Amino acid sequence: MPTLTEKIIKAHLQEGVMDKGSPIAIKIDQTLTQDATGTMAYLQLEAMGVKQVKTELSVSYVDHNTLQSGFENADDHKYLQTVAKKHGIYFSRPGNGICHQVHLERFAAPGKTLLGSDSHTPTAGGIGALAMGAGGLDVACAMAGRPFNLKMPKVVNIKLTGKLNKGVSSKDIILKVLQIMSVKGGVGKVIEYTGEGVKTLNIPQRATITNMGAELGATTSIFPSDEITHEFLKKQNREECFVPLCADDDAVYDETYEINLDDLEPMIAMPHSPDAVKTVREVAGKKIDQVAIGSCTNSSYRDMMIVASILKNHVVADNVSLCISPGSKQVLTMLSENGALTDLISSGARMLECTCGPCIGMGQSPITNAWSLRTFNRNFYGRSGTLSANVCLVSPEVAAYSAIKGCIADPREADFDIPAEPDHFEINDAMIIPPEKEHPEDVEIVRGPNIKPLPENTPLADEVEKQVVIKVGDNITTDHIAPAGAKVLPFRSNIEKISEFIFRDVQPGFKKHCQEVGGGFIVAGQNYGQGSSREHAALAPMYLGIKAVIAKSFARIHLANLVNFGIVPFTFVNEADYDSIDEGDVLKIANLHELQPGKNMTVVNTTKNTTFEVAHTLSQLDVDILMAGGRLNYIKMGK
Ligand code: MIC
Ligand code: SF4
Repeated sequence: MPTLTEKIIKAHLQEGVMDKGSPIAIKIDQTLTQDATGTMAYLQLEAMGVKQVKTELSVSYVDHNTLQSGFENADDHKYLQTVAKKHGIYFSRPGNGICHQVHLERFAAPGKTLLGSDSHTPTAGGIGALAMGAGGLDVACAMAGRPFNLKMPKVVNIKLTGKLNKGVSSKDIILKVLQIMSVKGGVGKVIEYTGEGVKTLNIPQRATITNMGAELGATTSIFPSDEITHEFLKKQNREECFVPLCADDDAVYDETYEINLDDLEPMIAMPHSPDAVKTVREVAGKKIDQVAIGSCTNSSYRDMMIVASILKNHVVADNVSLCISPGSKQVLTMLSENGALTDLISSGARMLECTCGPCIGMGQSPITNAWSLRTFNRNFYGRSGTLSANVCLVSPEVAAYSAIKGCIADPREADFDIPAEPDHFEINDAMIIPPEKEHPEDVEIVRGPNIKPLPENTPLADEVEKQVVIKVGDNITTDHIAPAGAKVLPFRSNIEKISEFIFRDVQPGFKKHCQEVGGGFIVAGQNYGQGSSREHAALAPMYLGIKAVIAKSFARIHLANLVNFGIVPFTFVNEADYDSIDEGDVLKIANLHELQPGKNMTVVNTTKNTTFEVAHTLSQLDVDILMAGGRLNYIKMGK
């Protein structure tokens, strides 16, 4: 009676028992990194003294930080290329495509575990892999052959029935799931898709759903591996990777939801949260300024062909700027060979590189007060680079049809053909450089001046008495904590420099403030640290002297990153205590060396002369890591 998730975990279990919520450790078969988190991951791998990776496959992608407006990004790329060659890692060159799209096409396999230093690694769940996002340090540990530590997740079943109507797509399925479960509804859970409706979705459609499952806060999402998976792998010349996989018929789930695809209609996530979901019908007619199509959620061949079919013989409306980034060179080549690229270009679309691009604020920031429709997965405040912009998340169908209409429009009214499935995919791996097998010791790692050494932390003190340097509300994203975009990303390998941007749009001058008061505590509401896996949102605060975050609740990856860098993640036992704390209050936490799993601690608010209780979900391993001042220190101690 196991679920698919339980089957894959069981086959990879190295430590712990599979009781919901208990700490387990699983073997990782594959890893992936991208450039914006990869430089840190490889610096950490080097710091661990690892010569050759111990995984079955590790791939380093360059897709985020590709705008080379100075030497920094090019330096990072060169470092990544050389470090990969030396240590047994495949290197996907800049322009080859978005990590998740390329991984799905060329490497992901059913039944395998994949750990990626990017929160959308669950994209590979579309092919039946157990694929999870993590901080770079956890991925470095996996490359070093260490198992990945997590809590045994609960498993949620989303049963799909029926079949999508024309103009409705798998993006609408995941937007519907977000409407039902919210951005924190998936924390501690894996989302498994089952039911007859699954058979109506091809692999890219499934991958759109598992990709954006990240926005639920879920550990991952997964589809069964079936005949459709088999066909996809065959067309990618990778039939040998196929294994059929599914949950047992009588599998027991912790929660079950049912979505009838026949009844689904086009959906839209309104500013500024992926779960602020409405039907397109409710907001149709609203004038828009920009449409951006692409990202790891919606840049497959299938998506681009639908877009081309809607745009064919039309021109983008005068008031709209349309940009399109195909997800990979494979997709772009196929579009160019079958002529669909001409339809995109003729519509007036601005064609961009096969990279993340505007999704991570790398160009194409919209105009002031813009309404921007994007096929992406995140519309967090400020992420587009224009603070006043209203960014909405939609399917490729809604995006393309709205671009020609000039306003939010329902694609069920559009006249277009649904493109046929390709009979093969164009295979050309020339942009993926294999590692040096014969003489890796001869490969020289190139480090430009932007590659700075990792900052170090000291072991946890027994008593900490410091100020609350910032108090924030619910659903603070890592984009709030450590913003991205073209101006900041070049410093991902330079913590001193990137720390200047911490909480940039929430509390300007945060770095200076921390330096003046010698660091301190962060107080936060629900779901603190949702969104990306960027460990800079923990590493840079650690560098600025943050010792603990006290929140109502945490997002999974950020919680792990805090522990990895020696910042204690506490939760309020009584949420009302959150209200009694003000920014600037001095808090004292004593006896930190007595921290142990399941044991609450007392915090004294010396400014208000009050006390309150805090809890945590730390395992013994987490406690040991915190005591050492972070995971690297812990590993260096020979653990
Ligand atoms: C994102 O979508 O937020 C990112 C950029 O891909 C991040 C990783 C990063 O910050 O480098 C993610 O999703 O983990
Ligand atoms: Fe890149 Fe956007 Fe996907 Fe993150 S969500 S990996 S920035 S395309």
